[in-house]
Amino acid sequence: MSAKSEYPVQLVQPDGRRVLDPEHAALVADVGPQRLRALYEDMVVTRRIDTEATALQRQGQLGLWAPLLGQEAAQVGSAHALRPDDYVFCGYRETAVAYCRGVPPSDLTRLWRGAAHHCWDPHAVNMTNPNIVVGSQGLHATGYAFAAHLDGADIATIVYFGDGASSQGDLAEALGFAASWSAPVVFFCQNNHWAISEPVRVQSATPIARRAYGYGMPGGQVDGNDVLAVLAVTRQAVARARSGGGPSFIEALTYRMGPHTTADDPTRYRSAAETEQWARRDPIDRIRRLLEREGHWDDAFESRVAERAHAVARALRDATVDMPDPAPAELFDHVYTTPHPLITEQRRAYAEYLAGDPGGSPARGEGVPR
Ligand SMILES: Cc1ncc(C[n+]2csc(CCOP(=O)(O)OP(=O)(O)O)c2C)c(N)n1
Ligand SMILES: [Mg+2]
Repeated sequence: MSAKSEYPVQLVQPDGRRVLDPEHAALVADVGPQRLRALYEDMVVTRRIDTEATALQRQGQLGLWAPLLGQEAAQVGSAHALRPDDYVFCGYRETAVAYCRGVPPSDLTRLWRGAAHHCWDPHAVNMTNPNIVVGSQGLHATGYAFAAHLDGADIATIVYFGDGASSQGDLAEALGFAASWSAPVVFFCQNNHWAISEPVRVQSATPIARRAYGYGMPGGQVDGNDVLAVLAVTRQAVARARSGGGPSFIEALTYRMGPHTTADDPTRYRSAAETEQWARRDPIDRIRRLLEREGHWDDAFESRVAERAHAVARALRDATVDMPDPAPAELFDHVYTTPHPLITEQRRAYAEYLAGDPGGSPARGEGVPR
């Protein structure tokens, strides 16, 4: 993304036509029909994963789910710009990134079912687990990137966060530190236009990406529903990080088509007209139209992708409903790496409570007529 870019970078229009932008098109010149189809497939599969998980929550199999519906291009496009040895720090909505990193579908729901504190093994895929503390991951990513830089590793670190998170102090600190110390980190803001019920206009009086200049790093907007454009600008930022050029900031303009989480009712704070307007810019429709226009679409491909999506959804569903309940005391197992007196005491007190001798507080069943 060039420093002078005034408009969101776009390479494919909603109708599937290419945009004339030689500078950014050059960054994806190697992306032929096969790779375009792979991007399409990952977007369809991750939408299916999202639909399945949402249904599982509605059926009482998950406590909560944070849908990514509408944000497939922002996540899949950026994830395709990464190498396995790069490192990803995320929030709670980056399921499509996790899928592209190689997280098995059977690992995607564990935390949301309350079966563990985590979903997947972060070291196996170089991606952190879902993180609910909005914005905190900016600091974690910057620290990791700086450490990798000191180690002489030629990797990039990318951190995903939302428009709402951009108002958090943690993000401001991370941006300042990363720019001053030239940490090789890509700040990837998915501006999905809402932070629960707060519209983006109350987060920032200017485009969020403009803040990058104040910190001293390049930044710009990209059409976050254009998977090719997202891939292009993320490749550029990742290459910059790897080659010692320091941090960059990408603001991907997208839209959260569903609720904030399954506990939210978006009809209470936003209009149907707004949602319909964004539905016309659906990221999956766009790449399908591109493939059709350029003669790379056929029914056999469509059925193959549908079968794959169905198989992944089935694996996710089966693993979720078969997940064993954890023993209650496991709650304390991974709070600290080494034993901690406070946790040890809490574990003992809880075990005593479960055994029916709560030491002063009402026991289960106490006071109930026998
Ligand atoms: C530090 C902190 N403050 C507040 C919350 C409550 N909270 C959860 S999600 C959210 C909105 C975040 O919006 P955004 O960053 O735009 O991400 P999105 O949910 O749109 O992906 C808030 C305020 C929290 N989890 N953590
Ligand atoms: Mg948001």
